[in-house]
Amino acid sequence: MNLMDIYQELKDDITAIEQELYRSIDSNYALISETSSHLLKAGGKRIRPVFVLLGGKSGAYDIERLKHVAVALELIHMATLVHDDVIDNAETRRGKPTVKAKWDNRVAMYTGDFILAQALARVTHLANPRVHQILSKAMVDMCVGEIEQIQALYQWNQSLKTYFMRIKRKTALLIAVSCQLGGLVCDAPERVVHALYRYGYYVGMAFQITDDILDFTGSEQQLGKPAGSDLRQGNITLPVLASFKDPAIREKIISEFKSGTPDMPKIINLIKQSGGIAVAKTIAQRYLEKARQSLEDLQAVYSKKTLIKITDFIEQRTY
Ligand code: 2DE
Ligand code: MG
Ligand code: MG
Ligand code: MG
Ligand code: MG
Repeated sequence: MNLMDIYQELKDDITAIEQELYRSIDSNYALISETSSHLLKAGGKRIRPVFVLLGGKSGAYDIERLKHVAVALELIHMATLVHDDVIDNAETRRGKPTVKAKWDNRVAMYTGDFILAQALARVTHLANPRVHQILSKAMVDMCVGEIEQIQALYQWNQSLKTYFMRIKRKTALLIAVSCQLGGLVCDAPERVVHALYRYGYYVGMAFQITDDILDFTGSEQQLGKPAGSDLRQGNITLPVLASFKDPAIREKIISEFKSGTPDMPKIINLIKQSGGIAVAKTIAQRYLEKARQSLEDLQAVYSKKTLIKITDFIEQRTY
């Protein structure tokens, strides 16, 4: 199964959204046009717009409304990434220099703000106040999640629950909301909108767990950054927490960090040996199974088939 097949089905609408994205961040000011289109031009999966459109297929599909939601969600996602790269001091994203690397932190902060403001301008096209409530709540929760993530850095004793809460806020919520709003703006029945939210939440959890696994198993070329970057920066993810089940491995990893010069290749090997990656994969699969179950009583067969294909893609994804 290939993600391209899914995009093929939605091709015309995805192309229209892509154009709208560029239009949204266009500005009379050359510098802001350049900085805010920089990440857009670097590519990306546009998975949130895809989820919005598929959510819409469960109701009375209306691209005129869906495109505003899809553009807003992709812009919100982009704004968070531009800010995130400042916080994480990241040099590259999607294989290109980050905004903060190409320009500087100040330019990146305002670029993120500008992109977020354009996202908000987009949602003004939608009259339903629930859309605004859902979106702003998601953004508030994401901010809370990122602050909590700072507090959890290098906290070797944190629980799995802390981790799951964090990835819910940082990734799963926005994906859940993408599916939910697609259904909502196309007047899908409440029960279906709820099912879409559940689906998106579970898929989002699996998506982030897979991302966290890839940070250890991917090559520098695939990742666009060195393997083990999350942990090197103190972000303790599921493969690490799972490896801690073995107290000897836990001790070795912590003492590498206490030395002040952690040997990342060695740590990555320890995590692989411990079976921590395998445990994380199993948990991701469980979330994907729940995602599939959430769709069980969804009427619109068209989007159901495609949404299930996406769960298969996440299960196998290598990028
Ligand atoms: C990526 O996480 C970041 C996700 C959420 C960022 C949220 C912010 C607060 P990673 P990668 C910045 C909300 C901001 C708004 C609403 C503008 O783990 O590996 O750092 O892709 O991901 O860097
Ligand atoms: Mg980051
Ligand atoms: Mg981050
Ligand atoms: Mg990551
Ligand atoms: Mg990522």
